[in-house]
Amino acid sequence: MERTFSMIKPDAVKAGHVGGILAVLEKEGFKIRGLRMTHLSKAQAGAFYAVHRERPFYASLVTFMTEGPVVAIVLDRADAVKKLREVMGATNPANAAEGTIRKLFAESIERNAIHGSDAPETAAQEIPFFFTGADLL
Ligand code: 3AN
Repeated sequence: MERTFSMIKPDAVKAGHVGGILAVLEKEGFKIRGLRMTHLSKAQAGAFYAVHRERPFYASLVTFMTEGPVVAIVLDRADAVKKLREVMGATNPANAAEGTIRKLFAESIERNAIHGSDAPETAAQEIPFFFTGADLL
């Protein structure tokens, strides 16, 4: 069993896709171990995406990620990190495969519905950003 971190972004929460996205994740065999809705501050979103701070889209990304609530999710599954990236689909929904979450629910390369950790080490850093031990199974 491997653990990863996911987040339903403000575009998908606003559009009413929380249930649809959770249903895809459960159908793909992920076990939900932590679930929390929160509204990120600019400081929190900026820190979460600090790895992108030199990228031209950073300021816009921080604004987008703070425009409404997000849903933070901790997921367990065999090969969870790689499998979640597959189920999410390509960063740009125009390139996302049929049946992927981004193909089904994303609006654009920035407003792309879902985040997923890119490595187990990243997940281990991202989970404590949203959850303390008592909130997790
Ligand atoms: P992924 O979410 O597929 O891991 P990253 O880590 O390259 O992609 O990008 C993080 C987030 O930054 C994306 N989910 C998206 O919201 C935003 N983003 C990435 N590339 C662009 C871009 N070229 N223009 C605008 N926003 C982008």
